[in-house]
Amino acid sequence: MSAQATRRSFLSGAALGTGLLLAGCRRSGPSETPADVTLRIGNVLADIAKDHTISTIGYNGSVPGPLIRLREGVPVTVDLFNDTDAPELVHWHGQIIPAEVDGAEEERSLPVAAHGHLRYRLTPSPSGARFVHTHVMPMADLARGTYTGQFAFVHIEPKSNPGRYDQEIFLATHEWEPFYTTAEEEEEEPGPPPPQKKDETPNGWEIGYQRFTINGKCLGHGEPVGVKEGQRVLFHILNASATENIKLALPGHRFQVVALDGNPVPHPAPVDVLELGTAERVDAIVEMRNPGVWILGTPKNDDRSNGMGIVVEYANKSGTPRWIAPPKTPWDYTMFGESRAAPNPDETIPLVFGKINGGTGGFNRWTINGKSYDAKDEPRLLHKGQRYRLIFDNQTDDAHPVHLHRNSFELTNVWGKPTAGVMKDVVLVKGFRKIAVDVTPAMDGLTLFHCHQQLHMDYGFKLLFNVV
Ligand SMILES: [Cu+2]
Repeated sequence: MSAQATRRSFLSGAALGTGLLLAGCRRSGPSETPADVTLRIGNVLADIAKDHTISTIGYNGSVPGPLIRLREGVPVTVDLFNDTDAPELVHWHGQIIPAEVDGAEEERSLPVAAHGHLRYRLTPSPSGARFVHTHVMPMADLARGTYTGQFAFVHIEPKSNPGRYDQEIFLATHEWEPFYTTAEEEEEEPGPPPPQKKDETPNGWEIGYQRFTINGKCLGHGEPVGVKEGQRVLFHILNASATENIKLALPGHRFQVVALDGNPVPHPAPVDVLELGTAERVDAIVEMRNPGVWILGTPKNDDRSNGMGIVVEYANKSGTPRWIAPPKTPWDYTMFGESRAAPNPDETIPLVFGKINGGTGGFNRWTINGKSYDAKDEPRLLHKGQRYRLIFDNQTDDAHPVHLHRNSFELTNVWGKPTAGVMKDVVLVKGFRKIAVDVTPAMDGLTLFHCHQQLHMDYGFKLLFNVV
C-alpha cells in the first residue's frame, strides 16, 4: 500500500459509485457478481528491508493489506477467501455491526474455513479510522494471529466531510520475528507502588521482536513521506502490533490530535509525542513548517535502529534524516476531553484485572474479577439503551490496551480525573491505574471485551457480554 492517498484519488474512487478503492482485489468467481470488498488471506513475502524478507500471512498479497475505503451507512458486500490451511476470523475493529460478521469466535461470528470462501454484507459505521485484522488465538504459536501481517486500514468516510488538510497519510506500525523473553518492559512513568505480593512465582513469558516497521518497511527502506512546506498533513496512525504499546514523535513538528480511534475529540490539542496502545488509532494534523529530512519514529533508540520509523522528506530537501529526542511529556487522554463530569450511569460494573504469574518458561494467566475466560460461562447481560460505567481497575504491573467490540465508549475518568466526550474502542490502562468508561450498547447480540495484547487475550483476559 502506498503511504500517500490524496484527496483526489479518493474522490475519483467515490465517483465509481462504491466509495471504495481496493488495490489488487480479485473477482469471486464467474458465477457471482464481484464483491465491493475482497480480502484474500494467504502467504505473503514482505521485503521489510534490503535483503530482508519476512514470510508471513497477509491480505491480498501485501503488508499491510490494501486500504479499504467505505462510506458510512452505505452497505457493501464482502468476500473473504482463505488460502491457508487453518480457519480464520476477520474482525472489523471499531465498527458497530452485527455479531455474525464482527469476526470473533466468542461472538459466534462466521469463520472462513481453511481454503474456504465466505460472503456477507455489512453496513459500515461509525465513520473514521477503523481497521481489519485476524481474531484467531495463536496461543504459543508466534506465526499466527496478530503476529502475522493480517491487518489493513479501513477508512469510513462520514456522510459529510468537513476535514481541512492538503494530504492524507496512513501509517501502521508492526513488529516482526517475535521471540520469547523473560525481560519485562519498564514503564517510563511509574504508577503508584505495587501492593505487597503474596505470590512469589516469577513472571512468565514476554514477547520481544527483532524487526520493527511502519507500513511494512524498516526505517530507511520504504518510500519517504513526501511533504511540501506549508502543507497541513493529516496522519492516520494505527498501532497494528500484536503485543507492543508504542510512542511516536516527529522532531521539529507537533501533532495536532484531532481524533482518537477514529472519533473526533472535543478539544484537538498539540503534542510532541503520540502514544498508542495495541490497536489504538490516532488522527493528527501536522503543519509542515520546518523544511528538511526528518525521522518520524519511536523515541526508543533500540527499536528505532531496528526499524520503527519512516522518513519525512520536504520537497527539494535531501541529506541524512534527522532525529532529535523529544521531550518526555506524558500522554494524557483527558487533555482532548471536556473537563466536566459525564452523566450518571444506570449501572456501574467494576472490572478488576489480575495476573497469575506463570513462572519461568510458563505463560502468565490473566483474570477479570478473579476469573479467566471460560467459554462455558454464561455471558453477562447488558440492556440496549442503558448507560453502563465500566471501571477498569488494573491490579497488575502491566499496561493493558483493553478493547470492547461492536461499541464506542466514552472516557469518564482517567487516573482519578473526570473527563467527558472522548469516544474510543480501545484504552490503555497502565499498571496499577484505574480508568472508567461509559457505554450505552447500541446493538443487541454477543459483545466481546478483551485485552488487545495477544498473549494476554489468549491466556484468559476476556469477558463476554450479551446485549438484549
Ligand atoms: Cu493485557
